Amino acid sequence: MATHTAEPTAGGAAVEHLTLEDRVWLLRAMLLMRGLEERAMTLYRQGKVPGSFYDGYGQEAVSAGAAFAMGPQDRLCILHRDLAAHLIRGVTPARILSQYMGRAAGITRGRDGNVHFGDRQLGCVGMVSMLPDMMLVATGMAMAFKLRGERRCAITWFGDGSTSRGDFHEAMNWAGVQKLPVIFVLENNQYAYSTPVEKQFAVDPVERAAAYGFVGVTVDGNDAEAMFEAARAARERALNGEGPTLIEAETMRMHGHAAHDDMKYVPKEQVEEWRKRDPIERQEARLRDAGVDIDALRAEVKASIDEAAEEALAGPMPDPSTATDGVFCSGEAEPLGDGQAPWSGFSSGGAA
Ligand SMILES: Cc1ncc(C[n+]2csc(CCOP(=O)(O)OP(=O)(O)O)c2C)c(N)n1
Repeated sequence: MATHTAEPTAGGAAVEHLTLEDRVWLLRAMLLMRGLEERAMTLYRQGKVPGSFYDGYGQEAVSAGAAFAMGPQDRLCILHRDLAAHLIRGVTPARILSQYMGRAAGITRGRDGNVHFGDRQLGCVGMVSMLPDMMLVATGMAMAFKLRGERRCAITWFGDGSTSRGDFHEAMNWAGVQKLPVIFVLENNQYAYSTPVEKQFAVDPVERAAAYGFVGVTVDGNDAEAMFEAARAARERALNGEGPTLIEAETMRMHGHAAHDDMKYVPKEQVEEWRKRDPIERQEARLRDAGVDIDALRAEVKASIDEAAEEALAGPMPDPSTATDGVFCSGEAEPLGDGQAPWSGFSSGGAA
């Protein structure tokens, strides 16, 4: 039940479980996430992305590292700051940009908000916007896995603001009582819209895991390999019947709440301080030391985003006559898929 802080990785624990190819995949996923969101922001300013636009600039390691530790049969409830998780499961950049622009080739085929999506064939559950209801969805799935005796787990991400909601406590309690195979990733990015953490909670929220009877760990959320290692260990506990884990990922929301927010309420020095801990620069430095050609990787990622943008922009809007298709289930539900993750295969890849 101990609450402890994960050791920093710097060449340590995470590397034990990651090949060089895996470590490059972590960087690729983060570069893709940042590049796609930057492109989406440009498209938003050009009026091509309806609604507002939410991104996870500076937080890429949280979703990349944790999602990378999951196996094909695991289920992911992914939030709007966690695009790298979708990419790691195999959602293509063209489908993501099509989604943002409400096009027919988007994941929801033009339905719902631009960041509300999930491809169940890839193990990504459709995003529920009411925060943090996906904690309950993940807990429910984990309950089903336990009842069916299946060796798999569910994971979900949510922000610091979510911890003040009743749903957070309900999910934590039930997961603890039932010792469910579920991983809760608390993305502590210092602000919930304009509310800073000191006005959000009176205790470090990771302490709450012990109060509900399970392990809580605090991790440097700007370190993809540390995130991976914390999620890998949490998954191992989950599959061994040792119950849930709360991972508090310390990070910073480097952009406004969404495209419409200039975040005047955040002190500039705070942002500058966190800029020095950029997760992409950190992973690049490690891999450069390991002999990886970072420029070539960046060029590969940029080319794939350019191609995706071209494809998405050329794609049609949904046919209005299909607006009500897929809203209600008719007949047989599609079976859930196990993903076709493009990663080289974090070696346990669901087999553990
Ligand atoms: C129940 C509920 N109340 C309000 C909102 C509107 N809303 C969306 S994001 C957000 C801030 C969430 O802050 P936090 O949980 O810290 O996540 P962050 O945006 O910082 O990643 C709010 C208030 C919502 N989606 N659901």
